[in-house]
Amino acid sequence: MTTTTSVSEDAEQPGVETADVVVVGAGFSGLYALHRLRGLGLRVIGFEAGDGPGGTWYWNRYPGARVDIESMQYSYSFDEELQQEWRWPEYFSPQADLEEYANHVTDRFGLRELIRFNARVNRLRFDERASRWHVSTERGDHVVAKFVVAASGALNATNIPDFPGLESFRGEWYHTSQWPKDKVSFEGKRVGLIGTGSTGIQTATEVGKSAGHLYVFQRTPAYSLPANNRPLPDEYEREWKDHYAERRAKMRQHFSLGFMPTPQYGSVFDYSAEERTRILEQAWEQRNGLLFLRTFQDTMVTLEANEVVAEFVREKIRRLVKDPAVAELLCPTTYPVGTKRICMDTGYFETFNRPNVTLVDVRSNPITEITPAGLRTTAAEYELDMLILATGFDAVTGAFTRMNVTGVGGADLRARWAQGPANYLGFMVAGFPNLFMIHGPGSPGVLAQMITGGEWQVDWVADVITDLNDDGYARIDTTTDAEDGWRSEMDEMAAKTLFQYADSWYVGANIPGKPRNFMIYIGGFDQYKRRCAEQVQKGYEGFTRTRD
Ligand code: N01
Repeated sequence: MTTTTSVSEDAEQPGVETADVVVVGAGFSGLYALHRLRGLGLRVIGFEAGDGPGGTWYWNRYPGARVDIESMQYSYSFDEELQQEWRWPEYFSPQADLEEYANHVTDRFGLRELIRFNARVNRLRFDERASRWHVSTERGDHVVAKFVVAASGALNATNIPDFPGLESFRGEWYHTSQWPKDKVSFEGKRVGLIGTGSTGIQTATEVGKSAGHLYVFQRTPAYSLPANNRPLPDEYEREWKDHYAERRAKMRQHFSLGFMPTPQYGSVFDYSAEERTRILEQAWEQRNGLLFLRTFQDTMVTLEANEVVAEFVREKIRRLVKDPAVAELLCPTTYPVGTKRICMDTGYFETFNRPNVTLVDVRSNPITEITPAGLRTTAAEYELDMLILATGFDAVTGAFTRMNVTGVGGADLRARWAQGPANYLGFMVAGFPNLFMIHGPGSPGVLAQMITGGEWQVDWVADVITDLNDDGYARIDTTTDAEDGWRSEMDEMAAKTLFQYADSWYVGANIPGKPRNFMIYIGGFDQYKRRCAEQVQKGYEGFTRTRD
């Protein structure tokens, strides 16, 4: 691949702003897309709904927000100087450090001038005659571009459940993914927190420290493991920086794009009960959550092996929580460990030993309504000054369907995905030419380290755009046959895993009415890369390319 031609001169509508590529979102993938595509000589415009960059790490500024992958890994790899000069103070960075990093990268690479902030894209319309996308925003921008790269995030479309009476609540209320920039005080307040996923767990731990009283409304308990976060020692940082190039190369070959030792131990059943416990105790102390799951090689392979590890975690919970009834309520029993995103915490279970924290089981007694004074369940009413919703996201597809996307023949993306998100290689949807998704359905997305995964996907898109422009193509599209093939491949892989046993957001089960589909490519990033490369080498098999 060599040069790229600019198409902005082609724009046929005088007075309408044009670009070669519009990038939606200034999260980590969007920022890299802007940098990479501008580097090809293309005229690129970015739209971002927030007033700053960072995406997930801009929006999720709730108390306790922290990443669960080591920052030496969860960072950009595309620029050696950047990764040598940046310093992470802790193993697992808090939100503020990640947001600062996003701002640093934006300025260091001169990306700010390319981005329109406070500009939420609310319409993407494909004009078939001109083979151009019309991109509009809530604040009134209108740009016509040949390509769109939708780096709009897999966990970005806020899920606010339809609680009757929410608008009548007289106190303050927040969703964790739209947390205000101004400091929120919990001092002396009666706070209700709904949701105990990764976000709820981090929020409860922090809010419990200062709230007058914290009520945690739990529908499903989560497996959570100690983050073992701590300041990053200089020698650890030095060691990483000395070996960054080779480690990044290794990460790119890994199924999760992580730098992880392979399981040290074989099957859990190769060991006596005492040996297993000793090994798991050691792992609990020394390995962070994701590595903990890889202590034995069959934890994520058979239900029986998984149950041994799950029960070990439950035993930990029983030991950490003083009240046996509360401990039992906090023990997950309805799905295998690791089949919902594993949580990582810093004292979550101990939070329930505090006299100012109460766990409320809303599985047995569901929430019936939010009242002006608080929250009512089928069993009781709770008076609250503040309500926090940690109720997650319309994950993976929500960011795309909420953008009001129409393709060839005016086809609406929401209608195309009514039975599940059809997509080819995680990049393209048939009938929506020149629209590339990053971390979309059908890609490894959240099952791999997302910054490195985003870099790889953006590089793939950049190569495709270069090929198209160099070879004089106006459009690239995919076919429904290719989508069906990809869907079958994904379903086959998912059916062999334990993930099918959990009602998770991976399958859309958290959103009422959302069709149940395993939305993520589970074959590993290494295999995913191979599949994408193969299709291109075979002359863009599964794609159609057309000239004007
Ligand atoms: O969202 P979730 P999240 N009534 O969907 C409950 C990433 N992340 O924001 O399980 C009562 O996991 C719901 O209950 P249930 C990470 O990938 C990473 O916590 O559906 N409860 C659940 O408890 C993660 O997986 C980090 O029964 C209701 C909770 O709300 C993903 O983001 C930190 C309800 C939602 O949990 C999403 O996590 C944070 C209702 N009507 C997030 N509706 C780190 O890097 C929903 N719930 C550490």
